[in-house]
Order: sequence, then C-alpha cells, then structure tokens
Amino acid sequence: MPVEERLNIVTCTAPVNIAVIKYWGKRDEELILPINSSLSVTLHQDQLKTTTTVATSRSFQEDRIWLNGKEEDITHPRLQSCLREIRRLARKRRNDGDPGLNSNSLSHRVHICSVNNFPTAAGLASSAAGFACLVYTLAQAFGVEGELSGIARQGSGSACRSIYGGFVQWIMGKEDDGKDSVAQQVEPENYWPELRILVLVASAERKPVGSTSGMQTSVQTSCLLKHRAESVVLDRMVQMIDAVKRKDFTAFAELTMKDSNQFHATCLDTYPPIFYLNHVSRQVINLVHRYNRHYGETRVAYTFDAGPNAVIFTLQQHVPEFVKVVQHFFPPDTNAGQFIKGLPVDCASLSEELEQAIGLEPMPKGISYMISTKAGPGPCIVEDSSQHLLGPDGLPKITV
Ligand code: 2P0
Repeated sequence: MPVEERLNIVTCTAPVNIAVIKYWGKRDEELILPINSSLSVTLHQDQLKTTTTVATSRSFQEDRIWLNGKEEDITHPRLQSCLREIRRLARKRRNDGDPGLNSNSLSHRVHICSVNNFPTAAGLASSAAGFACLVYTLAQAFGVEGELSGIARQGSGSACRSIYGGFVQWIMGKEDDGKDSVAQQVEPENYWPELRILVLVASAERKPVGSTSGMQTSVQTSCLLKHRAESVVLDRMVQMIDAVKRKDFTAFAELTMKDSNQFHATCLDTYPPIFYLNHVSRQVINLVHRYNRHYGETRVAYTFDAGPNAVIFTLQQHVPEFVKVVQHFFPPDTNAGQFIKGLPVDCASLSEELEQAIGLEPMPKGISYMISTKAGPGPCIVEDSSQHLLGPDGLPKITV
C-alpha cells in the first residue's frame, strides 16, 4: 500500500494574542502555573497566524518536528509535555470505549510541521500561536475533544489564551496540579467590532532576555512583582472584564496602558534589571499621551510585551488620523516595502495644530512597518488538503 493511503493528516491554524493584563511570573515552572491571572485579545488570523500540519503513520520511525522549515529537537520538555498529554487523553477516550476514535493512530509516531506567517524575531508572541496550534492540531489528529487550554499552557503560558478567539482570560487557578489553571472566553471576536489593533514593529532584533528566564528572575528578585500579583491584578481583572463587557474604550485603554507600564516597571525592579522598551517604544508612549491630551479624551492606548514593539488599540473612527500621526513622527524608510500591512487604512490629513500639540522630534525609520488588524477567532481546521505542510511521504514540502 502506498504511504499516502496510510497517512492520517490534518492541518490547522491558530492566532497570536496580546495581553492587556499581563502574565509575568510562575508559581510552578514545570506545569507553567502563573502567579496572577491575565487577559488578552486574540488577533485576527488574516494578518497573524501559525499553521501546523500533523501526520501520523505506521511507517514513521520516530516523532519529528520542523519549525519554519528547519528540523528541531522533538525532545524539548515542553513539546514532550503537550504530546504526552494529548496521547494520554486519546488513550483515556479509547479506554472509555469511544467509538469515534481512530485508535490505530495511538501507537503511531507523529510528524509535525509548523510555519508562522510573520517573522519569529519580530517579538510577536510566536510561542503562544505556535503551542496553541500544535495542541489543537494534535487533538484533531488523535481525536481528542474538550478542554485544550490546560495542555497548551504546558507548552507556553500565554498559549492557553490563543485557544480561544475574542477576549480571553487565563484564570490562574488554585490547585497544585494545575487542573483549574485554564483559559476562558470573556466575549467572542465580533463582540466589539469597532475595536482596531495596530502592531508597530519597532525592531526586528531578537529580544535580549527571553520571557521564561526573565520572569524567573523577576519572581526571585522583584518585590513590585509580588505586590502586583497579590494586590493589583485581582481588581484589574474585574475592571477589565467589566470594561470589555460595557465596550467602555476609555476604561479599557487606561487599564491597558497602566498594566503595560506596571509590567515594565517590574522588569526594571528585577535585579539585574531587564529592559524591553527602547527609545522608539518611549517615543510611542509619549506620542499616545500627547495625542490623547490634545483631544481631552483617551482615543488610543499602547501595550508592550517582552520587546520594543508597540501594540496600539483604538476605535475604527480614529485609525486614519492616528496612522497619519505615526507616519509623520516615524517617517518610513522609502526604500523599504509597504509601511501599512493588513487591513486597509483610509487616508487622512494631519492638522498643523495637532502636529504642534504633539511637538515631538520625528524619528526617521524608528518603525519599520505596521500591521493593521482587529480581534479574531480561535484555532481553525484547514479543509483544503493542498494546504498541508507535509507531503504524501510525511516530510515537509518546503525546507530551508
Ligand atoms: C503575556 N508575556 O501575558 C506576557 C506579557 C510577555 C509579556 O506571556 O515561559 O512566552 O512560555 O510561559 O508565555 C510571554 O511569556 O512564557 C508572555 P512561558 P511566555 O502575554
């Protein structure tokens, strides 16, 4: 029998998410249990996504994985946690006598191939989309249903929030075994259609300190982080969920900015300190506050993760003018490609009054490009079999 007839193959996509109440710090490194709850917005997969193909076959000798065209080490402990948990659930289903389960594949080895449609080095939370996609696709391949965020969490903490679309909270949980540390959808992706998101890519450099080791040092040394986890985040989660449910942009925006600032303050309070923001990030922060002050209302918000890129939240009606402002104060490199990627942005003019009110010195090429997007859905199955990343021989169609 040719190999392709014995190949069980499935392809799925999963989104990036951006936290507005940040996760930073673990109480259990192995299970990836956080010291505080967090909340994020899932970004639309039309702009940013991971695609993963999983194939199982009796003919495969060993589990293998290729990331962005390059074979990687499958023995990575976090990868192994996800594979082990999915296989455990599949076995449980078989033992419970589920007739719908393709139990053959249980003893088969897997080949996994995954690509991002955005640069990994741009610091756009590729591990969140990556592990969410891995777990979701493995679940399809092994016929596992039900709660998957607790498994994605064991790949990368923030990945549990990419299992759902829209507005998502990761409840920290209380149990030592992590069973109650799962993500839940707060509202779906179409709940607040006017909300727009702009990713301002400030630098394509890799971040100096990775999140995993950075948060470890913060937990060990920062008393501000301890205070944040014990006394700040609980109230903020309640307020943020309330702001989302009421579509109160002012409340949403102010909490988002304050939480980003406190996260970066805990990084500075870490010893030795961690700096994720750079001069471009600080210019974006100033620009947003001056823009809001000019209008006497909060029209735009920023948030920054473990890198210098800004993620901007605003309402649809303010996008054209704010984009114009960004282009004015960060004049693009005219030799580089398109400056605005993603959802189309209408043209707008910049008044002299607004330009003067902001009054910053322009920073040429400070931002290399921006991605215009909105909230989007959770992981999806790709039905078109021509999209599989693995060929009929179970090997990647494209390698680098
Ligand atoms: C977040 N970040 O809530 C925060 C804000 C970065 C800043 O989650 O060790 O890659 O894999 O659990 O999930 C980045 O941390 O860390 C992160 P691990 P992860 O999105």
